[in-house]
Amino acid sequence: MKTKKFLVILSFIFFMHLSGFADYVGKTYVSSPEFSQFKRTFSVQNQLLLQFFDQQVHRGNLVPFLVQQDSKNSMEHIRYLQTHRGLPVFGGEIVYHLKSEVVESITGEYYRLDNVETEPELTREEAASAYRAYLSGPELIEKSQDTRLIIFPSKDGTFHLSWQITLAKEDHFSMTGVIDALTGEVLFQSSNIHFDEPAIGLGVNYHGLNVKLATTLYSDDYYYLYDEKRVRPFNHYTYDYRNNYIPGDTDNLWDFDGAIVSAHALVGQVYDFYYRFFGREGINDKNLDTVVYVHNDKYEDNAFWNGENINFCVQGKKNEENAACLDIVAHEYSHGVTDYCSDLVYSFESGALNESFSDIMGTTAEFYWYPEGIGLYLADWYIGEDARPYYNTSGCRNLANPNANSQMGDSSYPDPCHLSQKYIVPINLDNGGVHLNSTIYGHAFYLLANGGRNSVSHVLVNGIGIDKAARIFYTAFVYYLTKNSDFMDAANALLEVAYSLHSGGSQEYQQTIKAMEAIGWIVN
Ligand SMILES: [Ca+2]
Ligand SMILES: [Ca+2]
Ligand SMILES: [Ca+2]
Ligand SMILES: [Zn+2]
Repeated sequence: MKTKKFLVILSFIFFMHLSGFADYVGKTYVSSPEFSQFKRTFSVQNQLLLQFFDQQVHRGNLVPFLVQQDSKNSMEHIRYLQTHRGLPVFGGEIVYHLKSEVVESITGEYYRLDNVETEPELTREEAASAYRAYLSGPELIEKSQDTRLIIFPSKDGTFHLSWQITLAKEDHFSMTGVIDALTGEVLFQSSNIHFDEPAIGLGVNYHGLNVKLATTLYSDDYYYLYDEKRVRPFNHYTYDYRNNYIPGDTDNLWDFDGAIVSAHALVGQVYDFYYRFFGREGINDKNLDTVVYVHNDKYEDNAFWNGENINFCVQGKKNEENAACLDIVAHEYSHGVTDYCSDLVYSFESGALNESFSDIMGTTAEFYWYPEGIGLYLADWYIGEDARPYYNTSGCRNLANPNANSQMGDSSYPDPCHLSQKYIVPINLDNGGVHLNSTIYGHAFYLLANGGRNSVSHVLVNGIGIDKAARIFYTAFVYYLTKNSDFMDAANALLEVAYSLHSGGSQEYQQTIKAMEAIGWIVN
């Protein structure tokens, strides 16, 4: 039989006190300065160590409790818990590492125990009250299924029969203590709550629906609407703008502010949409930190991207909570995306294209997450229709039929669907019509995605589906357009992209031509 070498890494200082056990390995252990005092490397030239552990397994002092298969490396790892007269030894655990069913090495901690008392003086109730008193938490509830008698190895090399008890409060406090079962002394404790760890909270959103939230528990015992690269790979913070208030919650059930819940959840969904649909990693494609302010009280019934963060304004006369709308959240987020690619100047035609792109991505995100339909949390061609407590069919823009809506609030000034309807307005009116004229390309997107006839040109477009249409628009706007691109540049970019992603003879390219003709271009 081939001679095996055993490398045992014992990660416990107590081992040095275990002279009886050390006999098995004492002559061969190597003390290396590169290991901390808590680690020793033992190299065993014979089978004695394995025989010793095998005996303990046979006697029931080592109880197997987990087998881990590492198929990639064709290895198997068997974990054994050390027990003493049936009681678990805290930290006593040995792992056999096998390759082709042969033990290659053994790691872990094993204690040599002699004459350790196994009859407690304290009952479990007495131990639990002692621990409650120690934590000054009379209200703490014992998780009784976790309570057990154990043997606890102390740092001074002594062993203590102990009660291991977990006391908890709701889901934000949970502490496990080791209480000496003879004296009542608390020997050791550790928290089961991992501070600054990611958590998934549950929130009640603006419309009263339950949503999941990426939150973080901080050491002040409060959860915050932060995800610091734990759930998603970007830093995501949601704040209440008023008084720079940072909303925190003790039980991670967010039921006191539907707007912040909606905003936090929806920005996460928009990130996921961009990542899954386009492979885009965040606003700048490099997982830019994203800060979201809700209840911005500088404006009402609105939302904006300010070049650095996303803002949702307080509800005003229109009773609109824009943080509640997936399309608006995606719209503002997409302004950030534009800033990091085409960077379309926010006035006149380039500004209207900037707005169009945000509406197009907002709608695509909606179709990505929601089934098509009329009602809250369904995908449609309106913008901002979920801002009120009820479904608002008019929304603030209508990509399917722009003329049916007026952003001017006057039906004699309908939103345009065709170049001939473009508003020529000065810079001091809507930055030269950036919202007013955004519906021309928003409608072109609708026609290409869904199909339809333009009401001015009467050109019919056969829809190629929103997925393909969105890829053509995204590619053109993100990779082809530049700061000062105008409406004609956009048409040429879309045609170029449709040709390049598909081909000259493809339906996708032919219908992109139709969509451009539908809004008034002559394509030749
Ligand atoms: Ca709560
Ligand atoms: Ca909708
Ligand atoms: Ca919508
Ligand atoms: Zn906008």
